Amino acid sequence: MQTMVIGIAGGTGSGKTTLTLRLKECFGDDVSILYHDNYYRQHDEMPYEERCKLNYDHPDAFDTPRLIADLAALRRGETVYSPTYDYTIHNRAAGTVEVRPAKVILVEGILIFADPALREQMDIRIFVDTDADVRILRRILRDVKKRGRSLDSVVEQYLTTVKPMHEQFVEPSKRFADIIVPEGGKNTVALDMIVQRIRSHIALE
Ligand code: UZR
Ligand code: MG
Repeated sequence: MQTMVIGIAGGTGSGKTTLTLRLKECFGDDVSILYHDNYYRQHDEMPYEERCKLNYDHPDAFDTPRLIADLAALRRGETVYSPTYDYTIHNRAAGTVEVRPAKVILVEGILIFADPALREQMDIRIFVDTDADVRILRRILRDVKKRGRSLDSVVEQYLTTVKPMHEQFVEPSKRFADIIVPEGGKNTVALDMIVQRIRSHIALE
C-alpha cells in the first residue's frame, strides 16, 4: 500500500482541526490522523505554575523525532500508539491512542512545516490561513470552554508567546505549503477539492 501523507498546518484557531475532522468523516478507516500536539514534551518533574509559563509555540516544545518515527512506522504498515496530551494541566496525559496504518495519513499542527525532516515526509502540504483577529477570538472561546483557562491567562499567553512565535515560525512556514486554504473546515470549495484528490488516491490503491 502506498501511503499518502497530508500535512495540515496553520496558526492557532485557524480551523486546522475542523478541516482534519471533516476529512476523517468523509473517509473513515482510509484516513488516520497524527496530531503534533500529542507529541508535546513531558514535564512531570516541573510544577504546574512553571509549566504554565513554558513556550508551547516554539518548535523545541515538541518531541518531533517521535512523531517522525511513528509516521515511518505507519508507512511500513505498523500500528502505532501515539501519546496524548492534556491542555488543562499543560502536560502529557496518561493514555495513548492507537493509530492504524491507512491509505492516507493526516498530520496536523501549528508547526509541522517548521521542521525540515517532518515537512519532507509530506506529499501534500496544506496551510489553513485565517485572519489573526478571528483566530484569537476562536482561541479565547475554546481555551476558556474546553482547555480550562481564564480569559486573563489566554490574553497573557497570546501576547507573550503565541503571537510572537506565530510571526517567527508559523507564518513563515506558509511558504512550504502547496495549497493555502482560507478559513479551514468551513471552506466547502477547498474541502471538495481536497476530498476529490484523496478519493482518487484511495481508488488507485
Ligand atoms: P491549536 N498549548 C497550551 O496552551 N498549553 C500546552 O500545554 C500546550 C499547548 C497551546 C499552544 C499552541 N500554546 O498555541 C496551541 N500556547 O496549544 C496549539 N501558548 O494548539 O493549534 O489547537 O491552537
Ligand atoms: Mg486544533
